Amino acid sequence: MLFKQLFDKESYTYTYLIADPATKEAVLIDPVNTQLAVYLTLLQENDFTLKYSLETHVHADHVTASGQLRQKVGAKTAVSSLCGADSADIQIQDGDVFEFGADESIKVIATPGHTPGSTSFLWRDRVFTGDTLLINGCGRTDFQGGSAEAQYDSITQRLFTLSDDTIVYPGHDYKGRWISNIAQERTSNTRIAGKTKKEFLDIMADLNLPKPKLLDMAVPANLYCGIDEELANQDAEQRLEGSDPKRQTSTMEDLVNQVKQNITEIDLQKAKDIMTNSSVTIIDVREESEFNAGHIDQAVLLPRGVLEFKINSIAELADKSAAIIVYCATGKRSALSANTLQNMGYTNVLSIAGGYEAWKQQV
Ligand SMILES: N[C@@H](CCC(=O)N[C@@H](CS)C(=O)NCC(=O)O)C(=O)O
Ligand SMILES: [Fe+2]
Repeated sequence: MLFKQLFDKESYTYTYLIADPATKEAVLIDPVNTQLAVYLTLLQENDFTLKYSLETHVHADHVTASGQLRQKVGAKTAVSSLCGADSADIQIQDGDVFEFGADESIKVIATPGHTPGSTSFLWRDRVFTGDTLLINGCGRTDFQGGSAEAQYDSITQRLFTLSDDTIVYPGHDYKGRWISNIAQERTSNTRIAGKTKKEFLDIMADLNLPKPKLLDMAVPANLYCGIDEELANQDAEQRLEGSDPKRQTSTMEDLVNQVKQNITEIDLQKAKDIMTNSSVTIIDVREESEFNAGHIDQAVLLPRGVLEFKINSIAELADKSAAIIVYCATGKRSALSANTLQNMGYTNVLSIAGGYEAWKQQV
């Protein structure tokens, strides 16, 4: 097998290439957009076919190369179903297995905390931990719907239970370290080794790190695999038409259908009644360009990509039982957003079926 640990100096990000020289199939984990040429050269020189571009999470500090890799070499992009990156080909779920090469498999271990969709990948004797577990550190949990409690459970129950000599390959290192292993992190990681959950929560609450420089740009871009949102959506529609029913993983369409069972959808008439007769916060979860082209009068713009960490800016929603109506263009993104808000503890969330496209026809 060919295995490479690549580094992006700007964002201190590690990207991993795993390839089977016999079948020529390759997989990348966490590719960075500014390093695209490096990946393409590596693939070309070795005559590799990139089967998957996997993300450990929706990154806040750099833009992914996955969308461009899909366009240029046909790789399938994959990110956790809990990330809200609807245009990814595969919505990863805990326990999924990515098969490639003659007999290789990468197993998905859901490790929420840094973000709700943070994922680790186990391949042979190595685990790619993204920003869940870093070398003598761990990902921060103060934005993107992060949870220090979930992170503690993910690290102690899912990663520290792997065999001692599993090699740990992190998503970043800011101090020039490359690898670690489970035994070392379990016994000497200063943020979590031997700490109770309460001690860990106190440490995480006290990190006081500055926000990543690219946060506001990178998160929305990465929800579209790092490429222009219209292109990404066109890509997604084409891929759905040709989707393979035998696959072991889910598409965005499956996910929306699944989520629609957990949320409440309302039709236009009902939405209008509520807006006229009661106090409700209306949130438009589309992108800014779509909002600017026309929107419901009283709506606040909170694109899906920034929803979780900007929702606190709406004073009325300090009360989690406050009424919220979300909408998007056709009702898919808003269904996913309603589900996210419910998971964050909001108890009175409605999604407009048919979205703004339907609304426009009626007004
Ligand atoms: N300074 C960096 C941000 C570094 C950062 O916040 N990294 C995140 C990962 S996306 C983290 O979890 N860091 C944990 C830590 O530094 O302890 C930037 O501006 O991009
Ligand atoms: Fe991160």
